Amino acid sequence: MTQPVTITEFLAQHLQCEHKLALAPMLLDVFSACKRIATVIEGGALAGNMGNLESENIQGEMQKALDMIANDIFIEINQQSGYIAGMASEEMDDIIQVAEKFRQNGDYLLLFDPLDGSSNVNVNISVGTIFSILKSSSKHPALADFLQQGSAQICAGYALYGTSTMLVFTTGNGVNGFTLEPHSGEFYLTHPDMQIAADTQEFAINMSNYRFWQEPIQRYIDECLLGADGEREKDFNMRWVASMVAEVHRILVRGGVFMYPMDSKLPAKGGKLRLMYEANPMSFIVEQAGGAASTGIERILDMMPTGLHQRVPVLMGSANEIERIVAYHQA
Ligand code: P6P
Repeated sequence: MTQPVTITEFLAQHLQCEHKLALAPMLLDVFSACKRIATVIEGGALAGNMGNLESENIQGEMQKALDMIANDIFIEINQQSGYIAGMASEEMDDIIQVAEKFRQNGDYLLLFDPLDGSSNVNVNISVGTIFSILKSSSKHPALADFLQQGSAQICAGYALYGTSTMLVFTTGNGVNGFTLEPHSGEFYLTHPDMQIAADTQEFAINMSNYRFWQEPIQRYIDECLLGADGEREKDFNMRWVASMVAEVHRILVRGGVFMYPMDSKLPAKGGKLRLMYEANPMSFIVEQAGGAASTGIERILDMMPTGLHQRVPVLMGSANEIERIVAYHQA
């Protein structure tokens, strides 16, 4: 069996073709940070990091020790590449200025959710890290420099800390997945050119919010639940892991739709998931794999951001199903 391609070899080949070689050292730092986070997590309860802090993040969510450990790892490792002019994190209220000495090549902005789904850590369910890379128009970026449409992303990806640790990312030329070989610490290409099937019989949504949804979502889910006895004429399966990274990864591997729609509990917030470091990077990945990503009203990657921690409704996955759900919003 031929040795699979390492992530370093892949970057050298792949980015060469795209004239984006400058991304390689920065991405290798991102991947190192994810590997370090994976190491911290795999210790589980033995590592003594499972508790809650007294603090809340700007989202009003209790911060877990691991949220801040992952956050600090991401900042510490990634600021040193020399390519990053500024960062933004789900766990930090304001943008993160990178020290002058680390800005010699400062051309990019790195936005991230350091530990998505962290409430799952205590029950040993998969969690992940989501990252998004934008071009910076300044070596001293202000908040306005971060508020770019998702279609402006240079790169987006996630690490999935599951039964194995994986990295999946796109630089705008398809989606590829890499699996960590734990003994060598090397990531190997295991999921080349990931594609989302246009049709599916599987949906992911938190059903406990049914009574708070808008009519188009209730209509879509009602039809899925009627299955072969209703107008869809086929049965559906449901999944809900409460970890967006795990849901999106499953959809990349076997199709499906993931939905966190607007609900009447959230109107002031605008939704549950954050645009800049959850919805945008995942939408870039999903579209690059042939899927679709919408709020129900507009394409997520077309949205003009109004705030660093802005929340949006999220519908993403198999293109034909997203098309149907969007059509229900227009009916
Ligand atoms: P709920 C995790 O907190 C997260 O941001 C996503 O990863 C996940 O899909 C969603 O929230 C889960 O939300 O309301 O089901 O706990």
